[in-house]
Parts: sequence; C-alpha cells; structure tokens
Amino acid sequence: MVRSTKKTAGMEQVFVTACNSHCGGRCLLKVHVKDGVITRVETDDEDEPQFRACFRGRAYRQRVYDPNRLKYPMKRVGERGEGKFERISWDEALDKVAGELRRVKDTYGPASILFLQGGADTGVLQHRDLIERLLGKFGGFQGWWGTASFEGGLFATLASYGTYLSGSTRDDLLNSRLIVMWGWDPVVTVQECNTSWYLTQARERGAKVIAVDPRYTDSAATFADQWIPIIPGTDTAMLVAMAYVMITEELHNKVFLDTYTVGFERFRDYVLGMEDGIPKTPGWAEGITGVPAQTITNLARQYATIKPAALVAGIAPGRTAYGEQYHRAAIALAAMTGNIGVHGGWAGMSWQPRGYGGYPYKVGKRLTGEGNPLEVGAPPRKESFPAQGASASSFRIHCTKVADAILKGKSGGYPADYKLAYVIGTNYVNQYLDTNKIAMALKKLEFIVVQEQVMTAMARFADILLPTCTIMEKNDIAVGGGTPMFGYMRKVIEPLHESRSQFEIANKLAEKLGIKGYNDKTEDEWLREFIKGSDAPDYEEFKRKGRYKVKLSEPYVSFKEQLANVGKKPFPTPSGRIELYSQKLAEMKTPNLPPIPKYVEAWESRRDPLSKKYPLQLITSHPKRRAHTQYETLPWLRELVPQAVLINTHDAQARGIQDGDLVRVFNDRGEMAIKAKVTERIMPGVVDIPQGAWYDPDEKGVDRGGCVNVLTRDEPSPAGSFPSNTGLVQVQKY
Ligand SMILES: Nc1nc2c(c(=O)[nH]1)N[C@H]1C(S)=C(S)[C@@H](COP(=O)(O)OP(=O)(O)OC[C@H]3O[C@@H](n4cnc5c(=O)[nH]c(N)nc54)[C@H](O)[C@@H]3O)O[C@H]1N2
Ligand SMILES: Nc1nc2c(c(=O)[nH]1)N[C@H]1C(S)=C(S)[C@@H](COP(=O)(O)OP(=O)(O)OC[C@H]3O[C@@H](n4cnc5c(=O)[nH]c(N)nc54)[C@H](O)[C@@H]3O)O[C@H]1N2
Ligand SMILES: [Mo]
Repeated sequence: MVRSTKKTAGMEQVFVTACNSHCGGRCLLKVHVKDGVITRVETDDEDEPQFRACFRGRAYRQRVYDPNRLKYPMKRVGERGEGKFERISWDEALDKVAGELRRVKDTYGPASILFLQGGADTGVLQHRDLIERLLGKFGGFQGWWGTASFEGGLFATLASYGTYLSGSTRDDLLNSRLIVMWGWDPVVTVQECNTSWYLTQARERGAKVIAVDPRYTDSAATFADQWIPIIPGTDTAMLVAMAYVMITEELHNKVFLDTYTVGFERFRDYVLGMEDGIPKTPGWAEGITGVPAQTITNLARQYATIKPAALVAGIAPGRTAYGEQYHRAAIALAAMTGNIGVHGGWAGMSWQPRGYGGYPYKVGKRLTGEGNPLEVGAPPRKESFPAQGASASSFRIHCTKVADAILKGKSGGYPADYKLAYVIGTNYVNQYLDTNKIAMALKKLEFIVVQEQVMTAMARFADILLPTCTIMEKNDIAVGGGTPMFGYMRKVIEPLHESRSQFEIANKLAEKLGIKGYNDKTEDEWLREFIKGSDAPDYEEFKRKGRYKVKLSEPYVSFKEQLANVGKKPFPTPSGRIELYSQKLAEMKTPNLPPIPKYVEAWESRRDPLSKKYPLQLITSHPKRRAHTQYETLPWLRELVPQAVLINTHDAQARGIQDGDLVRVFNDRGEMAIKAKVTERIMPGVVDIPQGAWYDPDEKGVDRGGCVNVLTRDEPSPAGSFPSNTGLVQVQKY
C-alpha cells in the first residue's frame, strides 16, 4: 500500500506492477506516483527477456482516471437499460443485493440466479471466483459452459490428446524453421507477453513465416514471407487438402503415425475420397477456400519437409460454425508431420488455457469456488470429456444461450426460469452473440447487479452498480503462462472515489448473507500463501522486486515425455495414443461432430442462399486499441485506431463507398452505422468489424457505437465453439 506521507510528499516514486489485462499478456508497468496520483506509466527496459507492455498498458493512467469510472454505488432510477442512476451508500447497495439474492432464492429457488462472469483484469485473488464461491455457498446458481475464446480448440485438444494442455512456452518458437501463423495475429493480440519478441528472433534465425488469414494483419506485415488469404470458415478444407498432398506424395511421417496415433487410416480414407467418393484434392479445396490449388500444395510440401515446423493454430478460425473441426484437422496435420512433442514443433492452439499448472512450474493455493451444489448429481453433457470437470455438467447452459434461456426458461428446456443476474468482470450484453436479443432479454429479469469499473453497456442494465477498482488500487498476483513468471500487482494508489476491490466486496457481501466459512485470511495472507506454494522463492523479495522470472532448463514442449518414453508414457486418451479417430466421438453420434476431422460447411457461408441478400462474410477480430471492451474510452488510443468496418477496395467500389464514409452494416439481427476503412488488407467478400466497441443504439435501434455483436447469431457449434466469425451482412452507403 502506498500513501503519500510527510516523507514522500512532493516526491515522485516509481513502482513496478504487472499489467494483467484481458489480452492475456502479463507485461511489466513502471508506475510513477506523486502525492498519491499516477503521473506516468513506463515499461520494462532492463534485462532480457523484458516484459514490454504495449500501448494499451502504457496508457493505463488514462484508464484509472477515466471520467467514465463508477465513483460510488448506485441504484437505477430510470427504465432498465436507460442508464439513469442515483448515488447510494455501500451499505444500502449491499443490503439490496443480499436482500434480492435471498428473495429470489426463497421465492423461485437458487437456480433462478444467473452468474455471468468474465476474465476482466483479474489476478490470482481478485477475480470472479470470489462471487462464484459466494453463490455456491449461498445455495447455488445457474452457471454456463463454453469459453468464448477457444471452446472448439479445447474440445479438439481433449478429443485428440486427452488433455487440454498441449502448449509450448513462447521461447520454443526459436527452434522452429517454419512458422505458420494460421488465423493468428499476435502483434495485436499478444496473448502471452513477449510473443512478438520471440517471433522477431525466430525470423532473425532464418525461420520462414507464412500467414493464412483473410486479413493482411500487422503480424503478417511484420513477420511473414507469404500471405495466404482464405475465405473465413473454410480452413478445415484447406488443411484436409494439405493432408491429401502429403498422403499422395508420401510426405507424411509414417513412423510417427504408427507409433503415437490411432485412426490415421480412417482419416486417410476420408481425405482420399474412399469414404464419400470425393477426393479432397487441392482443386476441391480451391473451390471452397479461394486459395489456389498450387498454393495449398506448396504449403503442404513445406510443412511436411521443413523440420521442425510450427503450425500455430490460431483460435479465431475455431470461433466459427464447426470450428472444432478446424482444430481437429490442424492436430491431424501436426501428427502427420511429426511436429508434436518436439522442439520447434507445435501441437495445437496458439494459446493454451492458462489453467494454473498448465506449464511446468508450480503455483500456490488460491481462494476459489468450491462447486455449485445445483450441479451435484447432474450427468455430464453428451458432448463432453471427463477432463472438462465441472464445465461438462449438463446443468450448465452454453454461454451464447443466456438470452434465450432468460426468454424461454423451463418451457424452452432450460433448468429454471431466470429472475436475477449477478454480473462480474464481463460486458455481457456487448460481448456475447446477438446483442439486441440480449438487451431485450435483460429487461425481463427482476434484478441485475453489476460489479464494474466503468459505465459500460452492461452496467447501464444494472439495478445496482457496485464500483470496483483497477489493478492500480489493489494488491494481487499475475501468473505468466507461456512466458513463465510471477508478477506482483501492487496497489500503487488508494482506490479512487468509493470504489472497492473485488476481495473487499465479496467479503462484505458474504457477511451480509451470513455465509459461514467464506474466508479467514487477509489479502496479504492469501498472496503470501500463493507464493509459498509456488516456484517463486521468497514473498517479501518478490513483493519488493515486483517480478519473478521462472527459469526453466529449456523451453517447455507438451508431450515430450510421451515421445521420450515410447509405450511407457501413454497419451491420456482412451487408446493411450493421439486419437485422429475418436471412438468417444463416434459414440456421441452427434450430427456434424464426426469421429475424424472433416470439413463441414458452415451456416451463413458464402454458399448459403442467404448470401444473395447478405453477400459479405463478417469476421470480428480482436481490437488493437482495446482488450475487448476495455480501454475503449481512452483518448490516446481512440486517436490511434479509429473503429471502422474494414472493406476491400473492390467491394467498396461496387457500393460507391469511399474510405471514411459512414456506412450501414446490417442483417436480419441488427444494424449499425460505422465508418468504412477501405483497404487491400482484407480479401474481397469479407468485412471485419473489430469486436468490443460499445453498444450504443439510437432511437431506431441502430447501433452507433460499433458493437459488432448486433450482427452475430447466438448459435453454438455442436462442440460448443463460439461462432463469432460466422455470419453474413450487407454494407451500404448512407
Ligand atoms: N463478435 C465477437 N464477440 C466476442 C469475441 C469475438 O471475437 N467476436 N471474443 C469473445 C472472447 S474471446 C471473449 S474472452 C469475450 C470477452 O468478453 P468480456 O469478458 O465481457 O470482455 P471485457 O471487455 O474484457 O469485459 C470485462 C469487463 O470487466 C470490467 N473489469 C475490469 N477489471 C475488473 C475487475 O477487477 N472487477 C470487475 N468486476 N470488473 C472488471 C471491465 O471494465 C469490462 O467492462 O468476448 C467474446 N466476444
Ligand atoms: N489487443 C487485444 N488482444 C487480445 C484481445 C483483445 O481484445 N485485444 N483479446 C484476448 C482474448 S480473450 C482472446 S480469446 C484472444 C483472441 O485471439 P485470436 O482469436 O487469435 O484473435 P482474432 O483477432 O480474433 O483473430 C486472429 C486472426 O484470425 C483471423 N481470422 C478470423 N476468422 C478467420 C477464419 O475463419 N480463418 C482464418 N484463417 N483466419 C481468421 C483474423 O483476421 C485475425 O487476423 O486475443 C487476446 N488478445
Ligand atoms: Mo477470449
């Protein structure tokens, strides 16, 4: 804790902390504080590997002092969603929340309580789990399953490897001779601190880099030797055709396949057309993907012969209808080329779930939930694997289905009729599919409490607003993941206005609800305990330095042990091998969820009859100037990257659209008014609206804020992929 005392008055002090934003990077911030006010934010300029923050992190001061910050608890006075509030005290706010939780539980049962949660800027202590723990001990709640980020990737990883941990630390990219950035733009999305730094060095060491993406991304511009534009949602077809080339040219690694996999023959039969009479040739794929057959052939040859090679399967192509097939196919190719369990290879997704313990260094105990009593005894969902744990529970609803569940309740087959939502760390209405439908559904609830930092689109729907503070105003710890480290997130200033930390809010609310055994430790005791059980040596020293870099003897690569101990260390699948054919998937008998990876044509694809009315495919990339909806209001960042719809020059000309024009983007679900960015950096037939701009409908319901989810459809893929990159729209000049 840092207070301006007589001794420090007028002096500038510099504190090291960790940015822990919803991009995934845990970069270092040096925060200058004078008289209790942040004056400047710098980043790492010390020993390599540095943990350099991007411009978002370095603009954090504007976020702390954002005029949109929630200053004190408030209650709604206008219509729900209108955004009219009145100041109340913390006591009144928490009494109201506790009272409503009790009323709804007693009147309708605990299942009527929806728990809507997101990643936000959380650390090991100050996070959503605190409220999950509270609601669990209170009697239960309705939770969801399906991570918006990469549910299809998780599913494919579990089906193929039997574990969801298939990642490598970022430094292992230095061992790759070829890096395929497949729907991956880490210059913008970071995900793990230092990704760009390792890619830079990999280039310097001579690695070839190829980007497969409908957009010519910043990463492609910076690193790639070749850009291969591809029609969104068709990646599986291209991967399958690459398998065709490898098989017919005998480039695949038969020893690897024989030793470590099952089901290759089944996949081969499909690829060669033995199963359905359609050989999946590069020519076949060209018709689907828009990628010339020769380009597909060349990439297949390179991926099969340049060793080792990392096909980094970005998670955005997985956020499509049937996106799980893309991840399954990418894993099949990694196996066919023997790039699993070896340095410089890559086994799966671009981003591994941080799930503490996912990398080979120890982390300590956290204050977390202890389960939801309402899930006890509920059988697992049919389309799930045991390793998914609680999120496999059939009691849960899919994250895209909350609005539908509120509107239909039990009569729609959902577990309950929903009455109350506790919203923490998510801008749900803005970030989940079909925003207009969500906004309509939220109006039906009896009570909504939102715990937030700023007046977001979601906050406007609250009945009670609980203001929570930023990372600068509380203590916490960040865990690195693919760049192994621990960062102390130091409280550098007192909480602004009447905002409180998540930890404080949860403790107070537990007290109001009379929950016994909620928590018996202070903030510092929890953080100390966490470090005690981890690889970081000493808490006091860690706190002082602000950062501990975990030194691994070599870059970490998943499944190295399986390769080194042939037959003795099985993969944790039913067969003990990598399952290119999964018996478990076969037994699920779910339509469009085949036991081998297969190309399944998406709904709202280019070939859908709906494309006559809405001829452009919409993708929704992750924004450079924001982490989702966060940082949106910061003047510096707004100036840097205006929110716009990216449209190809050819498509713009055909519509009489010039760069900077205000255009209408619409489909049957919604409409927005947004500026056009006319560019060759997106392929024809595709438009991109970066997700996360704030929902701001006018009186006609036309969104003026650029919130792309007014256009997306709330239908999950069979394995739970969040299909935010599948959808058709039209663009017109006003
Ligand atoms: N169309 C489309 N939609 C998408 C995506 C897409 O690609 N396309 N991506 C999806 C993905 S991958 C994700 S992960 C989701 C993200 O969706 P969200 O998790 O809803 O996104 P954020 O904007 O990060 O929302 C976090 C909110 O928490 C607040 N916050 C920050 N710190 C704290 C804190 O300490 N406590 C509390 N209580 N609140 C805090 C922030 O102000 C912010 O409003 O969006 C999904 N939505
Ligand atoms: N700056 C910033 N960084 C972030 C976030 C953020 O909001 N802002 N969010 C964080 C979170 S929670 C997540 S989950 C990750 C998301 O990380 P990603 O999913 O990797 O990010 P995206 O920008 O959605 O997509 C990456 C690339 O995929 C391309 N793409 C889209 N659809 C397709 C397709 O069908 N096929 C192919 N081949 N390419 C396609 C896009 O053009 C884009 O260049 O990023 C994290 N990092
Ligand atoms: Mo995400």
